[in-house]
Amino acid sequence: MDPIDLRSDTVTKPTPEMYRAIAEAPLGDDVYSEDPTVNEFEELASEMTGKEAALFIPSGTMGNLVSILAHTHHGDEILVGNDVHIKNSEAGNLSAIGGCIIRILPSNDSGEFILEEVENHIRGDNIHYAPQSLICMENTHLRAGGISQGVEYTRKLADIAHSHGLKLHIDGSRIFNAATALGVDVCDLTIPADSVMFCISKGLCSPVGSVVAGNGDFIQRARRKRKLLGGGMRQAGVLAACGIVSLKVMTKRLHEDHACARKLAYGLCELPGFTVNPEKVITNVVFFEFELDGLDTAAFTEFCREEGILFSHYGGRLCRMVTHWGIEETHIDTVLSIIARIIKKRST
Ligand code: TLP
Repeated sequence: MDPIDLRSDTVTKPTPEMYRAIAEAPLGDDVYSEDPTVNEFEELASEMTGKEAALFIPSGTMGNLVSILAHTHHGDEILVGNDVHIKNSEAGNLSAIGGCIIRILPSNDSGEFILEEVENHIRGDNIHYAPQSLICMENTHLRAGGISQGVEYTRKLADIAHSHGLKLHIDGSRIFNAATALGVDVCDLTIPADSVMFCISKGLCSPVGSVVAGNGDFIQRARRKRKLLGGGMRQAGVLAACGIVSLKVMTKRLHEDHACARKLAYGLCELPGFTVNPEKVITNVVFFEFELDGLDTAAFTEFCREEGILFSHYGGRLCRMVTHWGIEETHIDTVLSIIARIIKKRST
């Protein structure tokens, strides 16, 4: 049996339609803005997000960093949530490269800021304080369980930011999953913010790439910052061709991944040792805790890997499975039956 890889949706391979698009893509040098396929992809991305302009970026991490660099000055303070990717999993780049410090805003279990408290953290002009220039939110919020953040919430947060002269950036790595779960157009989620980064290399199945979108001035600054970081690409149309398929085709099927994740979560919570709340699984991410007498979480993860079921162990009891293109309902049945067998065999 081929392994069933649920470590992340980043493991997806290009679809057959993407391979065809790569072969046929007209190419040019994108550092001169002369790659027609990149230009078409960026135009499509800006239309879909309701922004003036968009920029193709090699990765989500670079997309967030480019956005931060384009919005802030060295020494600024950025307001973020506690458990967000920008703060936890981007190698400290916002301070190491961006020269920014962070202030952590209180959030609820869904990863949303407590809106009434946001203003208490916005400080006026005072020479003792680092200037504040940016609030970053994450949608979907990964560590909260892939939870989508709503349109009204985003609007309110943007209003608070703007009323104090701050900008709002969305780490929208999986924002198409959020839009699908909420049943809204992605632009309803992105228009209130000043910038958004989204990834095509996760559930949208492109091999490489992310996009940053915003107004024309912001994208011009972002283009310089991308070059500064070594992210200027040449005949990147081979990748953008996949991105066009991601946006036109793959955004339409994400509900299938969500259905599989929910089936998985309902199945896992029936098994001994699992703590998971299926009601909270609204996109493609399933976080769970595993604890069973005689079977420690690391050993359990390893036994599953040996049997061809791959998922991420975060340390302690916390684990994550992510569904994506190529994982179908029958795979979920296989995962559940193999795990049930392992538990029966290995627990005391
Ligand atoms: N997330 C990866 C890992 O880094 C955890 C994953 O497997 O989920 N924002 C969010 C919310 C992300 O989840 C990720 C990647 C990124 C940004 C960074 O994207 P890349 O990996 O393209 O740099």
